[in-house]
Amino acid sequence: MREVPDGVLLPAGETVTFEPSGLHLMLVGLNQPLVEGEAFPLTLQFEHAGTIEIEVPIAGIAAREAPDDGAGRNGSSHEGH
Ligand SMILES: [Cu+2]
Repeated sequence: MREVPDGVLLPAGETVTFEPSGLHLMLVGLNQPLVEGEAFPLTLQFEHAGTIEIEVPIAGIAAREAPDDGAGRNGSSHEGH
């Protein structure tokens, strides 16, 4: 893995995907363990668009998608159906 200290370029009109083995966020220096099934807040910082706080659901290590909590907020989990 290679750190991207200057951030990730998000070209206008294109999709940038974060996934295992590709671009991903790595959480370091956590103050407490992550518990599967719970969630934590994460602040994304954009150069031109300010910051956005999101809730990150904690899934198992082999999960490819966020867990569906039934609230219908996770729109990406049903792509391709
Ligand atoms: Cu990494």
